[in-house]
Amino acid sequence: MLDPFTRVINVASGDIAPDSRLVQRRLSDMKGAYAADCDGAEMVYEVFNIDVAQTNSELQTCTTRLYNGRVGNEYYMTKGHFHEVRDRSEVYLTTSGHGRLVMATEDGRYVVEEMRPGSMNYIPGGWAHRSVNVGDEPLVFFAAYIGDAGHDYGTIEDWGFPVLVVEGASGPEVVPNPRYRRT
Ligand code: S6P
Ligand code: ZN
Repeated sequence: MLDPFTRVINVASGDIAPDSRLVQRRLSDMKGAYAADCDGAEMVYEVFNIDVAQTNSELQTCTTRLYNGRVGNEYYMTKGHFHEVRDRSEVYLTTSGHGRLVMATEDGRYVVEEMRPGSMNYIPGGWAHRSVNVGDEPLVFFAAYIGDAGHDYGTIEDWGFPVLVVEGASGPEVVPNPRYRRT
C-alpha cells in the first residue's frame, strides 16, 4: 500500500516540488504532427510526472507546460493520444495561459473546449485528447487519470485529429484536417 504524500505545484510554471519525472518534447520530436515540416531543439512542451503504480486503484498525476509558438499556421500542441485502455477517463485543470482541448472518438466525432485558468475539462473514456496553446504565454495544466490507462500515440500519429486549431485573421480557428486518416 502506498503512503500518503504531498507535492507543491507552481501553478504559474507547472513545476512540481520536491521531485517529479520530466518528459520533454522538442520540435524534433513532433515530426509529422504538423502539416509543415518541423525540426530542431526548441522546446514545445514539458510534462512533470508524479509516478505511482500503474494500476486502476491509483491515480497518475502530472502537470504540462506547453509553450507558445507556431509551426506554419498551427499552434504549438501536444502529440495527443488515446488511452491504451480505451475507457479510462481523465481530468485537466488549467492553471495558467490560454488553450483549446481537442478531443475525438475513434469514429470521428470531435469536441473542442476552452482551456483557461480555472477550467476543469473532463475527458471521458474513449476520447483522444490534444492540448493546443492559442495564447502568448505558456499554457499550464494539471492532469489526473486512472493509473492503468496507458498511452496509445500510434493511432493519432497515423490518423491525426479530425480538426486542426490554426491562427486565422482574427484569432484561433478550428478547421477540418485535410490529412485526417489519410496515411
Ligand atoms: C496524460 C495526459 C497529459 C499528457 C500531456 C502531454 O494522460 O493526457 O499529461 O500526457 O499533456 O501530451 P501527450 O499527448 O504528449 O501525452
Ligand atoms: Zn491522457
